Amino acid sequence: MFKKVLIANRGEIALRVIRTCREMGISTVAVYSKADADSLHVRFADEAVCIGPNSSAESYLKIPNIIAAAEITNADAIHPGYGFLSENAKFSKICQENNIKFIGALPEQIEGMGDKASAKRTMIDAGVPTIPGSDGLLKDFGHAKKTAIEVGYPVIMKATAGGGGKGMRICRDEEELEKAWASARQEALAAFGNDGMYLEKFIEEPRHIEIQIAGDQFGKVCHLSERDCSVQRRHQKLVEETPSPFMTKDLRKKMGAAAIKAAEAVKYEGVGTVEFLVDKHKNFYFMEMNTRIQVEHTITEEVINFDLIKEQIKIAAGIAISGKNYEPVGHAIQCRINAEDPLNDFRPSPGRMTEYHEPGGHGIRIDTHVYAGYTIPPFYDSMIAKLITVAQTREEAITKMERALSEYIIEGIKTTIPFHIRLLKHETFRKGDITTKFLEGWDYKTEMEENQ
Ligand code: MV4
Repeated sequence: MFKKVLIANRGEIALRVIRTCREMGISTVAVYSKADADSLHVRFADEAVCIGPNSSAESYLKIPNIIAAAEITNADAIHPGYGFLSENAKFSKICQENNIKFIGALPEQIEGMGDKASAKRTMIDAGVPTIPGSDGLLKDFGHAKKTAIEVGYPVIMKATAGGGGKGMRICRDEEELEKAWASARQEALAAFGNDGMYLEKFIEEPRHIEIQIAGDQFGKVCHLSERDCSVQRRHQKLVEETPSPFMTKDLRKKMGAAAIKAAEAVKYEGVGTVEFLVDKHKNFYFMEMNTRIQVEHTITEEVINFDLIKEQIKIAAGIAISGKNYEPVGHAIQCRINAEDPLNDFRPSPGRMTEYHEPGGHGIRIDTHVYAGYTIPPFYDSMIAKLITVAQTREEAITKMERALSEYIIEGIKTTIPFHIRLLKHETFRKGDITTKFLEGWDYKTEMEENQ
């Protein structure tokens, strides 16, 4: 087992990893930017190294500084958390070359899944269902036109280097397709330095359902059931739950088997997530594979009674997994508490939290790095806490969440708490009838203003 792990991240996920390391008897090294000198992850770790100034590019993304911090502290592994360098193939490779175990995917796995068109090709070859569309990248506009006629409008054009909606266009006719061919490629080139595009049939009002998987160094892969992440705004997840209200035992078995096939196809080592789009007929299609621990791993932990960070560390250390698949027990929901103003287009609201009081009691979990008097710096992600409830049924988990949100006191900054309170009252959410289109069509602003 590792003796010392360096955590190449900040905020709640850095704390989350430090806590599991402590339970496993592993020493920890925190790295931090100048803006994070007073952060809890710095105080909770056994050692801490300042790796640069405020900007992420000069600190949490600065590979030489992080490797240097690992060398001087003698860390034998690096946990990248999520975001930052967690899906950076170059970083995974440099760790390997420096004899530091990267607690995450191998460079070739990150690379293979990072290019969406080639990931899709891998899945087609492995027999995982994918959305009908172009065979690989579009060669020219004629190719796009021909493919769109074959699969039928509406279609969606996607950047192969994309994800998160950048360089993505829905086209309902040939005129829109022609515009997309120019604008999406330009956007992708500016954002990723890669203008490779592919085309798919557009699935109307899908659900985003993802399967958590784990694979060990001996080729064994299992699934740890699903998470429904359909409540999103501009590709930012706001609420996640498990099990999915749309799931059946039969569908879970099929999607679980497909996710395992996907992971086996790339000899996946570590914990990962296979994302699917699911249409109203319960057809499911591979969308992307995430080769990192995700923000929403918490809800899975609550329904399968499993520490996923511990599992990641064990797999990286060469310990075999049991290989058994897991069914969820009970129901867990997570609301992301962001320092954002929901009445002002979710604009970031950094600053000092003058009052802070957390909810508590049965079935409540809060993963956060903030405390009363803490100042949220403006340089990083605006998520400041994850509020998770777990209960026997979906109704009880929702009721508990409403109770917890009403107890949560944060003053000095704006947060997404009032938004969540309104959302949980919404009939469509209560019915579990959520698709990725839901938030687009809901005038939450007016409803929130009326209730102030
Ligand atoms: C789609 C789709 C409908 N049909 N592909 C959005 C981000 C990127 N990862 C893929 N996305 C989508 N791909 C086809 N063929 C709809 C979306 C989509 C979406 C997917 C998951 C969660 C939220 C979403 C919001 C808008 C669009």
